[in-house]
Amino acid sequence: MSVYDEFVDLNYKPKKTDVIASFKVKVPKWENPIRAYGAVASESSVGTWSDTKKLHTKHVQKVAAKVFQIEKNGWIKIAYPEDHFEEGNMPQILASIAGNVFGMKAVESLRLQDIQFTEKLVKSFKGPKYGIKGVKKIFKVKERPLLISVPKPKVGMTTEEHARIGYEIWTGGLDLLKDDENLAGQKFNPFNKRVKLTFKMRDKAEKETGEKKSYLINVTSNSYKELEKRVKLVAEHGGEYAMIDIITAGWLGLGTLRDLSNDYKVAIHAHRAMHAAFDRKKDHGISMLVIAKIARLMGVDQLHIGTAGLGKLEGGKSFVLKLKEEITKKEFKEGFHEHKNLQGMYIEEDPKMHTLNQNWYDKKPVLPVSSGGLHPLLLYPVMDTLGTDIGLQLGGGIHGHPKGSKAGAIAARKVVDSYIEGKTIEEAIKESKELRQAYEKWGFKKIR
Ligand code: CAP
Ligand code: MG
Repeated sequence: MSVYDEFVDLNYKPKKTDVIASFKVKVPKWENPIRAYGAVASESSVGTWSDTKKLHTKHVQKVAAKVFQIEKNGWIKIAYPEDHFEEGNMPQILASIAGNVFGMKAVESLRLQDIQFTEKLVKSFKGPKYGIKGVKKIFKVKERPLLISVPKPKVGMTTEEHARIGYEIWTGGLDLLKDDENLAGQKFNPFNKRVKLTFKMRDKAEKETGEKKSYLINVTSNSYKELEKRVKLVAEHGGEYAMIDIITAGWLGLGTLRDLSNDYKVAIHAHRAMHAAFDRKKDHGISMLVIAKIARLMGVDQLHIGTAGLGKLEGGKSFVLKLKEEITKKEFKEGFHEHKNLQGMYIEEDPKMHTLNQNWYDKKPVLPVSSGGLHPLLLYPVMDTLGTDIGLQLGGGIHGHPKGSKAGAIAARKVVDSYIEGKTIEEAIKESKELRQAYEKWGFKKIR
């Protein structure tokens, strides 16, 4: 019996004060599965490869994890006493559950599919300041999706060109201009200059259209001092949002921005660039569901979730729908869920995806944003799939329009308005020259 085996107890009944993690473990041929599963629980909580003097003391055991369920194909569930974690400290929570374990030789591959947070931990995070209702109130938009566009080419254009494109898409009918994930404060488009010029164009576009317009300016930077400087500048120019690359900026970056959003009253748009480095391969890494839950807990207002298979990036329909459900779900089926050997637990899993139910308590819903290889003629199927309480983000699908950015924006807005009015896409194409031009260029072709 190895010291890792002690971390497996199939008679253990998780408490409501346990955090539950769902893992898929591929065990190397030379390894005993129980030892491998125990290694995941041990090395992600209190243990190591050798027994140690204090391991069996009561207070250490009180915060030790336990494998309490083993299913087929290497799926396991681990219970972590919530006191193992520091409340409100996501970097620490992940350093336990999603830290060294991925590199252990005792597992050939390891997938963290889901984490179910306890009530105390959920309430220890701020959650979204605005949420879906709050951001839609900025635009006084009720039922249609928010329309967003990111200038393309991604970076390299001058600040003047960037701001001009903003003016064109705003006057073409879109709500939000967005920086690309890799535009920050490069020499050719310095942040301070971009914020000034682009908000000037925003004000001009608002006057001309009579519609509220805003800007997802990317404040991702290398230090909290620089982050605060940029957020302050946004607020001084009347900006309503700050965009951040939550993976490359990291959890301390997101946590700092969430604090700043209270001080400077900006909503947070979360870009997830780099997520596919660890969520794409289904047998190793961390699922986007875990990232989405963390983003909601830590308080983003808008989050990219994919196109449900309709765009250029991977992310199948059922999982994108799961992401959407998880970040927007309000109510929770109160009461306990009988579950095999987990009587009286809040755990209710989706057997196909091995995901866990999550009670969000007081956390506001987050606006799902669909983006990546979308053009106007793909928006009907996206809205059919994801509904209209979403953001729709198009880059190439606007700026690749044969008649330019403003025409692309007009085409996209026509599609969304027609959808809400209950018209067919064919009727919409007939009614709009710009949409017909988009149709002639792209048809209904999906982009890969
Ligand atoms: C889309 C995009 C977005 C991706 C992000 C890009 O541009 O600006 O960053 O959609 O992926 O750089 O690819 P296009 P996700 O509209 O020109 O494709 O939304 O899946 O996080
Ligand atoms: Mg981008």
